[in-house]
Amino acid sequence: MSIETPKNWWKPLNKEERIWLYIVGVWAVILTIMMPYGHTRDHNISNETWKTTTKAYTAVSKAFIKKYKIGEDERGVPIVDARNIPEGKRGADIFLIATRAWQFKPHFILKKDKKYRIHMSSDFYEHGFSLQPMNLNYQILPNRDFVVTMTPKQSGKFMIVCNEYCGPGHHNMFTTLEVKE
Ligand SMILES: [Cu+2]
Repeated sequence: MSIETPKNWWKPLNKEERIWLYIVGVWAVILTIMMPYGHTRDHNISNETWKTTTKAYTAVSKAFIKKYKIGEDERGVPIVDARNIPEGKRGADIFLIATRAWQFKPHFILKKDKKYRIHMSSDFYEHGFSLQPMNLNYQILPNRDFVVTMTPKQSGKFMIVCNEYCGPGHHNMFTTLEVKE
């Protein structure tokens, strides 16, 4: 005995199937339009990804921290005051690094209404960048310089936490982003 399956199962299409396919098609068009629309309406933040190396990014991050460091927290994580960094045409470049000892460096102090390009990369594992309570989420990868352009419009202290499980120190992985007038 054998089970017979029709060669072209979609022939003929019945009414329900046709309605369903129509809905799917219309929804696909709506979602496609929403991507560029969301971008123009500030729903999606502009971002870029560049190739780098862990060595090159670590060097850039170290130099950046050295130049703008104003102190350290109790865990030895540097605090960087990025309020007076030159803004340039596309925004002020600031650098976040996720390190293999489960740390983010540095803490940032940013100026309200100033445009920033936040670079992020990792020197070993994959990590996550989750800005709370705004709930912006990105991946941080070694050998990739991921850049988010943003202008903080609200002063206060925000948390950056790792949202990609990265090992035993994952739950301790956080830093802060403070926005001042
Ligand atoms: Cu993690």
